[in-house]
Amino acid sequence: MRTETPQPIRLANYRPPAFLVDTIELDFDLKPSATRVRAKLALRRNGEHAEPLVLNGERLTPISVAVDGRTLGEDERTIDAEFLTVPNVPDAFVLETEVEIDPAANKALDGLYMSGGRFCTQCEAEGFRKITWFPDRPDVLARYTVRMTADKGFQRLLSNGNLMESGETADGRHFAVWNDPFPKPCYLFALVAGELDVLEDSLVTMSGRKVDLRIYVDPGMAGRAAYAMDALKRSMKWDEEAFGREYDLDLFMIVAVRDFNFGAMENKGLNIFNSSLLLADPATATDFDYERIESVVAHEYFHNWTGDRITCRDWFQLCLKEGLTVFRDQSFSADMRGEAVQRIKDVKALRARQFSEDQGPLAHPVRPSSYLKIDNFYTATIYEKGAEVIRMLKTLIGPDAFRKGMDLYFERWDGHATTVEAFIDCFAEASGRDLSAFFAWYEQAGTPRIDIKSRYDAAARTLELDLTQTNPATPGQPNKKPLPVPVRIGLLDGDGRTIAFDRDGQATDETVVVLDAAKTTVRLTGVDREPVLSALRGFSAPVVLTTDAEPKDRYVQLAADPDLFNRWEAGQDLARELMLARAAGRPDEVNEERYADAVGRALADQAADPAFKALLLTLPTESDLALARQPADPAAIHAAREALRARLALHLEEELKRLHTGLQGVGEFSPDAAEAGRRALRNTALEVLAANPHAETVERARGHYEAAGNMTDAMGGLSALMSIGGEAFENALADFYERWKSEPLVIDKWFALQARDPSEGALGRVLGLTAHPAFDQKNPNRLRALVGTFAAGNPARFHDPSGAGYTFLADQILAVDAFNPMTAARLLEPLGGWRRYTPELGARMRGELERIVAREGLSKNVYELASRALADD
Ligand code: B3K
Ligand code: ZN
Repeated sequence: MRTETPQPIRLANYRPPAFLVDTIELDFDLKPSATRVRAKLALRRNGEHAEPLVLNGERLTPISVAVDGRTLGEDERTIDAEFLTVPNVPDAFVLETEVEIDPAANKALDGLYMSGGRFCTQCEAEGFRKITWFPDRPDVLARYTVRMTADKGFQRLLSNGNLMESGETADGRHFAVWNDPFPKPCYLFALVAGELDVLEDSLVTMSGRKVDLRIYVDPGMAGRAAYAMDALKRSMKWDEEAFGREYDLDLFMIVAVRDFNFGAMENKGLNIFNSSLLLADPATATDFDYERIESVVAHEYFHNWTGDRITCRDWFQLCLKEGLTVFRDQSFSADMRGEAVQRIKDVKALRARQFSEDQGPLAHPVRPSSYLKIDNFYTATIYEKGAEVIRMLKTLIGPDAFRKGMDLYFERWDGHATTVEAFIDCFAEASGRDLSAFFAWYEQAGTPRIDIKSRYDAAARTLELDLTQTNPATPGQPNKKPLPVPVRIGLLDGDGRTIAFDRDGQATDETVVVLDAAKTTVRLTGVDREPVLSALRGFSAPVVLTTDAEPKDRYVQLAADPDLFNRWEAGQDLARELMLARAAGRPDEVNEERYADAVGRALADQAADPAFKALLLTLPTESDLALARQPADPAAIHAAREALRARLALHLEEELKRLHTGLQGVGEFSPDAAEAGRRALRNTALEVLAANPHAETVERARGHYEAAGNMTDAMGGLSALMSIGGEAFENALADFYERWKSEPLVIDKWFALQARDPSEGALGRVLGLTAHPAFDQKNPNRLRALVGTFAAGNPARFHDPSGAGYTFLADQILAVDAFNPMTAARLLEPLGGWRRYTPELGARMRGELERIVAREGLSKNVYELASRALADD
C-alpha cells in the first residue's frame, strides 16, 4: 500500500509566476539514447518578492547551470527529482543550463521520445519539464529559437515557426535553426527529426498572404495525406469566414507519428498527429476515419487562435481552449456534413462519454478546482460538455452578440494567457447581459434533470408547460443551484403538422424557454389544436429530459418532427423503453412490432438523407441502456438489444434487403458526406439483417465482405459476419489479417473488431490476442484497439459474471502503468462506474480497483482515478 497521499493542486492557490521568460534559445544535439539540451533563458522577476528561482525539470541528467555566464557551484543551486532551485538570482539575468536526456528509453511518450526511429515531442500538459528546466506552466510565454543538430539519417529537422538557417556541420552531421516570432507557453513547443515524406500545398489567406502547407508522413505515405490536406485548407478558409480568423505564419506543418498517447497536438505551426487521425485512403480508412480526420485537423488548426494565440492562465482553465475549440470544430463539421446528422453524432458521443462520467465517481465541473495530475482532466466533460456550454451561450445571447463577443475576446486577449471569467466577460459586454448565473455551468458538475409537464386548454387555446430542474449531487458537490437551461420548443399536431403559437404576444413556430430556476411555468397562447410537444430541439442543453409525452406522441415525432434531432430522439426513446422493459423481464411484443413498423416507414421516406436514416436504424447502445436504469445488468441488456434487433430484422427483412442491394456503390469512391451516408445506411441495414442469421444472410454478409471496394464496406461485412459467428467469420477474419498485416492502422481495426466480439468466447479471444505477435502494449493505438475497445465497447463480455474481464483490464492497466502512466490511466474509466452495476458485479469491479490502488509504485495518474473511483462521496 502506498504510504504518502499525493497532494492536490488547487485553483484557489493560483499565484502569478515569480519569473517571466522573454526569450529562450534551445540547442539540441540529437542522439537517440543521449541527447544534449542546452537552454539559454532571458529571465526577469515578476513582482517585488525576492523569491528564489524554481524551475521544473524531471528525468534530466544535469550537466551545468550558469547565471549571467558564471557556472554555479553545487552549493549555489539544488536539483531534485522535480525542480532546479537557485536561491540567489538578480532581478533580470540569463540562465544557461545543459542537461542530457534519453529519448529512446522514454516509453511514456511525454517530452522528447522516439517513434518509428524518429525524434518527436509531446509537451502538453507537462512534458517540457522532461526536456529542460523551465517554468512549465501555461502563463509563461516566451519567444523560442531552436537549433538542432543530428546525423543526416534524421533527414528532416523541424520545429515551430520559421526556418532561419540550415546546413552541414564540420563533422558531417546537419543542423537547422527555427524561430517562432509568437510568444508561447512551453506546452506548445515541438521538435521532430527523422526521415519523412512530405505532401506540399499552399493557400492564399484572406489578406492575400501565401502560406505553405506541409504534411510529413512515413516514407511512401504522402498520398494518404491528401484528405488531411484538403481538410486543412477547408478549415483555414472556414475560420476566416465564420470567425474572421486568419493564419499568421508563412508556414503550417503537420507531422504524423504512430506512437502517440492521444489524437493530436496543436503545437504552434507544427501540429503533431497520431497517424490514425491523419492518414487515409479508401482501401485502408473507413468513412468514420475520414470524418474524424476532417474534424481533428480542423480542431488542431482552430487552436491556432483558441489555444495558441490566446492560451490558458493555468490548467484549470483548460476548457477555455478545449471546449471552445470543440465547439468550433463541431460547427465546422456541421457546415461540411449537414447540421442535423452532425448534431446527432455529437450528442451520441456526449451521452456515451460525458453523461457516464457525470454519473460516476469521476464527475467534475467543466472547470475543475483541484487535481493531482492534469493529464487526467483531458476528459469528455472539459471537451464535450465544454463545447455544449459555448453552444448554450450562443443560443442564449443570439448569433450576432456571440460573434461580437468572440471578436472582443480575440482583440482583448491576443498574445495572453487568460481565464474563463475573462472570456465570459467579453460576451456579457457584447450582449449587455448579466451572465453571472450562466457561470455556474462551469463550476457545477453533473447532468441536470429537466422535467416538463404540459396542460392544454382547448377552450382557452393555451398550453401551459411546467418545467422543473433538479441537479443531482456529485462527488464533493452535494448541493447545487439551478442553472440557466435553454429549452428550444415547438409544437406539432397529431398528423405531424407544425402548430404556430404566440409567446409574449409574438406569433412563432418555435421558441427558446430559459429555465433558470428550480421551477417555472410557461404559457403559450393561440394554440388552436391539441399539441404534441417537441422539446429540447437540437438538444439545446446537455440535460436529461423527461416529459409526460405518451408513446403515441413519440410516433408522431418519429414520423414528422421537422427538428431532425428530435425525430431521431423520438425513435431512440421508443427503442430504449422497449429494450429496458424486456431487460426487466417485461417484453412488450405488440409495441415492438409497432416500433418496427414506424422505423420501416421512416426508411421508406424518399426525401430523407441516408445518413440520417442510418442513425435512425441504429438502436441505442448497450452502454446507453446501462446508463438509463440502474443497477445495470449488462447480460440482460445485451439480450434485450439483440431481441429488438432481431425483431427489426424479421419485420423489415424485405425493406432492409432492398436497401442493402439498392445502395450498392457504383463508380469511384468518394469520401464525401453524401456517399458516406449511403454506405452507412447500407452497412447498417446489413448489420440489422445479421440479427436474423439464416443461410441467405450469411451469404449476403460474406458477399458484402468479399466485394468490398473500400475499408468501410470491408469492416461492415466483417462486423456482420462476426455478429453471426462461425466459420464464415473466422475465414474472413484470417483473410483480412493476411491481406493487411503490413498496415498497422488496418491491423488496429482487426484487433478492435475482435474486441467487440459479441459471442461468449470473446474474453478468451481477447486474452489470446494479447499473445499475438502483432499485439504491442507499448503502442497506444494497438493497446486501445484491443484492451480499450473490449472494456468500453463490449459491455456484455467485459462484465463477465466471473469478473475475469475486470481482472484482465486491471492487469493491463498495471502493466502499462509501469512505463506509460498517461495511457494506463485512460483505460481505467470502465471500472470507475462500479456503483451503477448489480451488487455482484459492482463488488468485483471494486475489488480490482482496490488491487490497483494497493500497487506499490503506482503512478499519480492511475492512483488519482482509482482512488477517486473508490472514495465515499
Ligand atoms: N491539446 C491536445 C491534448 C493534449 C493532451 C495532453 N494530455 C490535443 C487537443 O485537444 O487538441
Ligand atoms: Zn484541443
